[in-house]
Order: sequence, then structure tokens, then C-alpha cells
Amino acid sequence: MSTDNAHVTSALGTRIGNLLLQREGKLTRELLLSPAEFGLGKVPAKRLPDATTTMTCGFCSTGCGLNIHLKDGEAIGLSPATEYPVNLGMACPKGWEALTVLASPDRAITPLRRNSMGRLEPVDWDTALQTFCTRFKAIQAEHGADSVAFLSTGQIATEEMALLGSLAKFGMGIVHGDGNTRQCMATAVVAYKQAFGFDAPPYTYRDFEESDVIVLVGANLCIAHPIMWERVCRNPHKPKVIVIDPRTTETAMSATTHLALRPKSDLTLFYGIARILIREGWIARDFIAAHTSGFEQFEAHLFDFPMHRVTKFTGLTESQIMDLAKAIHEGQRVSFWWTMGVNQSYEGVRVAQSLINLALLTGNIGRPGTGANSITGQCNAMGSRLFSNTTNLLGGHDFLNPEHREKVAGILGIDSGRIPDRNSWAYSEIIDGIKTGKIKGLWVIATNPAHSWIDQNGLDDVLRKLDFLVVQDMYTTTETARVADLVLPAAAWGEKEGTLINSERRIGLIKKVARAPGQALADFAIFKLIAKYWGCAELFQDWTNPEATFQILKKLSQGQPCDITGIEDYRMLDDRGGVQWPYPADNPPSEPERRLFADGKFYHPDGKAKFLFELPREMPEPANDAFPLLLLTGRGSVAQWHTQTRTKKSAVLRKFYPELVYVEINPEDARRLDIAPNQWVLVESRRGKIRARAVVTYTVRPGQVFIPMHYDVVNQLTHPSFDPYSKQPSYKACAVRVRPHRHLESLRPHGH
Ligand SMILES: Nc1nc2c(c(=O)[nH]1)N[C@H]1C(S)=C(S)[C@@H](COP(=O)(O)OP(=O)(O)OC[C@H]3O[C@@H](n4cnc5c(=O)[nH]c(N)nc54)[C@H](O)[C@@H]3O)O[C@H]1N2
Ligand SMILES: Nc1nc2c(c(=O)[nH]1)N[C@H]1C(S)=C(S)[C@@H](COP(=O)(O)OP(=O)(O)OC[C@H]3O[C@@H](n4cnc5c(=O)[nH]c(N)nc54)[C@H](O)[C@@H]3O)O[C@H]1N2
Ligand code: SF4
Ligand SMILES: [Mo]
Repeated sequence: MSTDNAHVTSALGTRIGNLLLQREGKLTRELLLSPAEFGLGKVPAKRLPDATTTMTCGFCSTGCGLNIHLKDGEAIGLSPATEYPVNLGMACPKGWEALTVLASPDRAITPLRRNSMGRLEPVDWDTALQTFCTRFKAIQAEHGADSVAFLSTGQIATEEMALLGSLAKFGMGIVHGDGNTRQCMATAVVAYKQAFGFDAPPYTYRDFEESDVIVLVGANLCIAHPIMWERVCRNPHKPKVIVIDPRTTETAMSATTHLALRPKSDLTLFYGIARILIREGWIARDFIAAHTSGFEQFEAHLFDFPMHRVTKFTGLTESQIMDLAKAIHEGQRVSFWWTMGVNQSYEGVRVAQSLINLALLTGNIGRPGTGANSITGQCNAMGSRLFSNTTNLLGGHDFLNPEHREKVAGILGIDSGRIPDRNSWAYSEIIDGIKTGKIKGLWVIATNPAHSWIDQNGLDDVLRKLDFLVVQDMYTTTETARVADLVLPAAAWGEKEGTLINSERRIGLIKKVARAPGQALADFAIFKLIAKYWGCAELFQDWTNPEATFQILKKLSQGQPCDITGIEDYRMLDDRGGVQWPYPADNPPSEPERRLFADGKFYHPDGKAKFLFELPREMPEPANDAFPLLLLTGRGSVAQWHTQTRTKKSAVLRKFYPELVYVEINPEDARRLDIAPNQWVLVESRRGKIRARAVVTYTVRPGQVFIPMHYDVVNQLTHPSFDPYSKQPSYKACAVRVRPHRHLESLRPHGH
């Protein structure tokens, strides 16, 4: 299919969103007339309400700018910002509905505490905070400071994450704190750190428009990053768009080439491609010699990946594989992009590095339209990677490095003894710690593990095992809040201020344009109150508000690859439509959009990037006779966000997707299993059994089925296996069987 068609396909999502919004009467008449509604063009200023302010969307990592239209200082509607460098006047349906989901009867409006009858009942903030401190302190007194842990998020402001991580680790003595970014980005973090010497996605979105070959691996942009896809569609160079994904995703349908490889055969494929590139002499020898290390060892490693092995393992043909190698060779500006099809794997780090290797081999890095590019997921995944004080010490520093601890302590004006000299346990280790009784208290902020964690059946029991579980969320009805002992009501995006860092390292602003309901407070304010009640407020004297905290983060970044000392204040971020890191004060870059490594210098001490590789591993749970199908999971529609706490609150968004959980199955398998379209079926893995509607479709291959992650039962099936380096869960492949659900079928009302 041509990319022109592709544009139509993907724009459809955005347009349908607009049309639905019109029908719901959500757009004012003036805005209806504006060209912004169709993506591009400018909103005429005179037609806008009293005032408009621009801020970054709080759903995905694209980080679109949204114009919030205000009346008497409060939001009454929004439209995509035409001047914002990220989205250029476009937004996806989630963005359009971002304000709607704030109003909902299940918003947390007061703190809730579980009473002696086992029910959650409203309490005032004073009682809630006293309970928080008394209970956690009692646990720590009995079982040690590290018996309390926290799980945080990529979805709150950077300033909030930094305050949380600092409060927990420097104030409360907590050692173990991780986030949902482990489910998402840990693989890319480790892959980049090992290969480049720092966690640094090198690209700028303009690269989507400047490539002539775009290789998308395990990334379904049309659904998960629709505005990035729009940027691909704006590419004037008639690019080859090559999608590598076992499923015929919306993105694959719109691509020029789709390679439907066997799940988890990516590593073999990319080693095979590297071997061909070297054999044919299609590599950038000068670049390799000047800017990389480990090439000879890599070349020797590739000996084991001859064509016949690659075709056999990937299920692709020789000509498909040769064509991919040729496309990479013939492209002048080749970019490699990956998302969860790579990261969420038991060998994800090495797969990500096999893509980095291809970019290094061919010198496709540091130039316009190139790069080995990990696309992030949540609105502030990148903020969490650098400033959450979980996997690394604030500002990309290292807990294990005494100089780093001294430096950070010096900047914060605290005793360096307060900074843990060991790394936190990873998410899975924290869960194991609860199982073994080492972790007794858990504080969960802006994430919903009882739905999203990989081993859901196990997790319910685990959460119940805790002596004290605190959930800080904007809703009281999340699967995790329902089992909490204490719920702290949080203000949401739009009700507070701070910064988010998007996939291209752009720091954007969020603003307070709506009042939080009831007594809900910004996470920042909650953390400050906890510091006060805990008795460590003096450590955070200078952290008076988000903007003052931003000034502290700037200092922490100084001299690091993510140096942002040159960003003066929030106003500068506002004026410029966000600023990409790095932006050092001593050498502020002049170009408005920037990519990394233009000078060929990487962050390892020798300035070189490393070729890293390893033999492929066995799939932890392959299909067999008893469980003959492989279950893939992922994003289901542009209108569903993760565990659906937010997006299911919008009547408009609900129209985009089936309400009940469904499983996509190939017609061949359906026929064999006697399954009719839309029939209820049972999907069973070794860990759980769920009911779902069958969607019979060629988008999945025979032998594979797909269930979107947005339905609460999906992780009853997934297999808890992890990448050994990143400890990221391997959500994307486990063995299941499917059969018709006769009983439910007989209950089925006619015509459904
Ligand atoms: N609408 C919407 N958008 C979102 C989100 C959302 O919930 N809803 N979430 C955001 C977040 S946090 C994230 S992390 C991103 C995720 O964005 P994506 O990673 O693009 O989304 P997924 O659907 O999880 O996975 C991408 C693809 O990986 C494929 N895949 C599975 N196994 C393999 C394999 O072995 N090899 C290859 N090559 N591909 C494989 C799947 O078939 C799937 O199509 O989306 C972000 N954007
Ligand atoms: N099977 C399967 N499972 C998966 C995946 C998959 O592909 N397949 N993908 C994984 C990935 S990549 C991710 S990122 C995770 C996401 O998993 P989660 O993080 O569990 O998903 P969300 O629904 O985004 O949860 C965010 C929570 O924060 C709350 N919240 C939103 N804004 C705020 C705020 O400002 N303050 C506070 N305090 N709370 C707020 C929301 O109401 C919601 O309850 O799921 C993972 N799970
Ligand atoms: S693409 Fe992402 S950032 Fe842009 S409007 Fe949609 S959800 Fe928001
Ligand atoms: Mo994610």
C-alpha cells in the first residue's frame, strides 16, 4: 500500500475522533469551522474563547501540545496546538478527550481508610497522613527500613517523581522503589546504557520525515503513537516503511513492506541481516573504525547465523531477508525504531542492541533521518528514566558510585549518608520480596499493578499479604485501589503543574487549568505533606513548588549527558514549545530540533559505541500439544489507555472499541477449533482461564492469538518471565489453548 493510503488510514482515527466529538457537542461552533479540526492549519485567534494556553498531553510519550481554551481561568475545551513542534496541529482521540476523563463519579475526592469492618471509608487528610506515617514507621521499626517499598510511574510530572524518589529514599529510608517503566522501558534503558554509555534515545521527530527507509520493529504507531505516524506520513521522500511484527497491525497494513516474522525471532533475523551486510561489504568501515568497539568479535559471532538458519527460525523467505538487507544498504538515511515488541521480551536487551548494531554497522546514526530509536510509551517515561531516583540516582547518576552520591548530596544540601549505596530491587524482586515476607509495606503511585503486572493471579494474593498498602490515584475504583488499606486522592493532569519529557527528549509543560475535585491534591503537594508528617520536611525546604524543584533538577543535571542547565525557567519552555535535552548553559545549542551523536562521540570513556551481542535464548514458554497457540498482547485501539481507568470514562472514546474482552484468532485456527466469529471462547494458559469473544481475522497468523492489554483479565494468562539484564517482563509471548465456551454460547442473546 502506498504511504498516501497510509495517511488516509491513520488520519481516519484522528478524524473519527473529531467527528464524534462534534456529535457529542464537545467542540464549540467556532472550532468546528477551524482547519485545525482536520489536522493542519491555524486556529484563527479571534475565534477562540477568552484565553488559550498550551500544554503537553498527559497520555502517551508523543507529547503533543494541546491548546486549552479557558473561560475565567478554567478549561472549557481544547484543540491541538498548531504551532507546537511535536504535533503541528494534530491530536489523537485520547488527546481530544483529555479533559473529559477528569470528571467522573469515581474520582477520589477524600482520603479513604480501611476500617475494622474491612471497608474503605472517608477520612480527613490529617488522619490519612498520620495513618500513613504511623503504619509505615511501625513496619520499618519491626522489620527494617527496607521492608517498605514503593512502585511509581511514568505518568506524573518530573518534579513529582523526583520529590517522591527523594522523599522515599533520603527522607523515609526506603531502599526499594521501582516503577511501571520497568514494564515498559527498562530494556531500552539497559540497551542504551551498555551500548552508548548513557540512556539516550538519539532522535528528534523530524527524523520520521527525513528518512528514506523507516524500519519499525514491534511498534504499532497507528494505534500507540498515532501522531508519530502522522509525522511518517508527512515524509516527502516517499520512504520505504518496513514493519517487522508477527501481526498484520494497522501500521503493517499501511506500510510498504510487512515482515510477519515468528514471534521472538527478531534476534536471529537481525544477526542474519548484519551478516549479510558485512558479507556484501555494505557497511560503513570508516565509521566503525572511528566510533565503535567490538566489531571483530561481533563479526565472528555472526558466523553462526547463515541464511538457512535465519529463514528456518523466522519463517521469512530468503528474498524477504535479502530485500531487507538491500533496503538498509540502499537507503541514504535509514532509521530503526522499536517499541514493546522488542522491549517486552526475555531477550529484549540483546534484540534492542541488535538494532543498535545495524545502525552502527551502516553509520546510520547522528545524521538526519537515521538512528537506533527506542520510542517511549507513557507521557513521562523519559522523566522517570532520568529523575525518578529509582533505577538510577537523580539526573542519571549511579547509586553505587560514591562520587555521585557526594555530588548529589552536595547539591541537595543533605548528608550523603542518606543516599542508599545499593540499587533498588526491580519490580519483580519487590513482588518476590512481598511473597517472602521481606517487604511488608507498599506505596503505589499512579500505576495499577493489579491489572497491569504480568502475574496477576499471583499478585492479588501478594497484595493481600502486605501489612499495609497505600494507593495514590485519581480514581478509587482501580483494581489496586480496591484492595488498598489507604487511598490518597490525587489531582490529575490538567489540575496541577510540572514538566513531562517526551520520546524525543523534549521537556514540555503541564499546567493547572482545572480544579481538582473535592480534597484531591497534586501528587507534589501530597509528597510535601508526607515529608512534614514524617518529620523530614527540612530536607525539602527548597522544593517549595514544582518550578523551584525544576531549578534543583537543573543543577542535578549539570555536566551529565542530559544537562538542562540552560533552560531558564518554565516560561522559556512555554515560549519555545518545549526544549529537548541536552541544553547546557555553557554551550546552548542554536538549532531548535536536535539529535544526539552528530559528532560521532558516545558516552563511554573511550567515546565509542559498543557492539553487544549474545546467542538467542529459548522461548520460556513455547507452544506445545497441550497449549498449541502463542498469545501476543498489546495495545488494542487508539482510544484505550492501559488499564482503562481514564479512557473508559469518556463516552466518545468508548465508541472506538469493544466493551468486552476479545481474542483475535486466525480463520484457519477458528475453523479447526469450531469457533465462529463473535463467539464466546475460553482462553487458557497454565496460569489462568478467561472468557473472551472471538474475533476471527487474518491479522494474526495461524498458531497465534492476540488479546489487548486493556481488559483486566489478560494478565491472568501471561507468563512471568523476564529479560535477565533489564528485568522487564516478557508480556508478549506465552502458550495458550482456545476452545468454544458452549455454556455461555447457549446463553447468548439472539443476534449478538
Ligand atoms: N492507544 C494507546 N496508545 C498507547 C498506549 C495505550 O495504552 N493505548 N500505551 C503507551 C505505552 S506506555 C507504550 S509502552 C506504547 C506501546 O506501543 P507499542 O509497543 O507500539 O504497542 P504494543 O501493542 O504493546 O506492541 C507493539 C507490537 O509488538 C508486536 N510484537 C509482539 N511480539 C513481537 C515479537 O516477538 N517481535 C516483533 N517484532 N513484534 C512483536 C505486537 O504484535 C504489537 O503489534 O504505547 C503507548 N501508546
Ligand atoms: N499483558 C500486557 N500487560 C502490560 C503491557 C502489555 O503490553 N501487555 N504493557 C505494559 C506497559 S508498557 C505499561 S506502561 C503498563 C501500564 O500499566 P499501569 O501503569 O498499571 O496502567 P495505567 O492504567 O496507566 O495506570 C496508571 C494509574 O495512574 C492513575 N493516574 C493517572 N494520572 C495520575 C496522576 O497524576 N496522579 C496519580 N497519583 N495517579 C494518576 C490512573 O488512574 C491509573 O490508575 O502496563 C504493562 N502491562
Ligand atoms: S498522540 Fe499521545 S500525546 Fe498526542 S494527543 Fe494522542 S495521546 Fe496525547
Ligand atoms: Mo508502557
